[in-house]
Amino acid sequence: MLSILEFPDPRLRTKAQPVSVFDPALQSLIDAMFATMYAAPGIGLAATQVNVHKQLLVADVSEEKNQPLVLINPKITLQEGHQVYQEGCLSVPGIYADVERADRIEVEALDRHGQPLRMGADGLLAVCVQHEMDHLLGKLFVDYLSPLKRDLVRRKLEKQRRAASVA
Ligand code: QAP
Ligand code: CO
Repeated sequence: MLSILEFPDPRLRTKAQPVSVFDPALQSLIDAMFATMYAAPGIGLAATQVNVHKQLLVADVSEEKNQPLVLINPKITLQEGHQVYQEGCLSVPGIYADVERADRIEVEALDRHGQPLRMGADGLLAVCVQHEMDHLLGKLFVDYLSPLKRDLVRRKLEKQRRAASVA
């Protein structure tokens, strides 16, 4: 299992670099990211969150957890409409807030072997891909909240961590 950076860790603000080498080390990283995400349990994880600053994300929004998706060097080529979804994040544990994003997107990316892929997504998958792509830019869902709410989130997490460390 990989350890997950938590807000407000400054390393979560790092901009990820494109992936150019599709070697066995990359395959192991992808497998470890899936294991970490499924164990959490979560539906999406960006490499930034495990302190690897490469443009790589994994996701699986299916009920049965049998639709793993890997996107490498992803680019959004189309965005339509708006939806509001109550988001959470493995890097901001226990905090949930409404965020408005595009309702439908199209994405170009590479798969785990470096082969180009194009996909369309709507609903939860569209939210998930946009949320994870934000991580690759150093952006978190709490950045969409007011500075006051973001500070409340920071203090709540500090309090949670203090409580956990004396337990
Ligand atoms: C991002 O989030 C996302 O606070 C992925 O205590 C969120 O997997 C995509 C999680 C909403 C689409 C919609 C969060 C687990 C998992 C927590 C996650 C927690 C335990 C979040
Ligand atoms: Co997240």
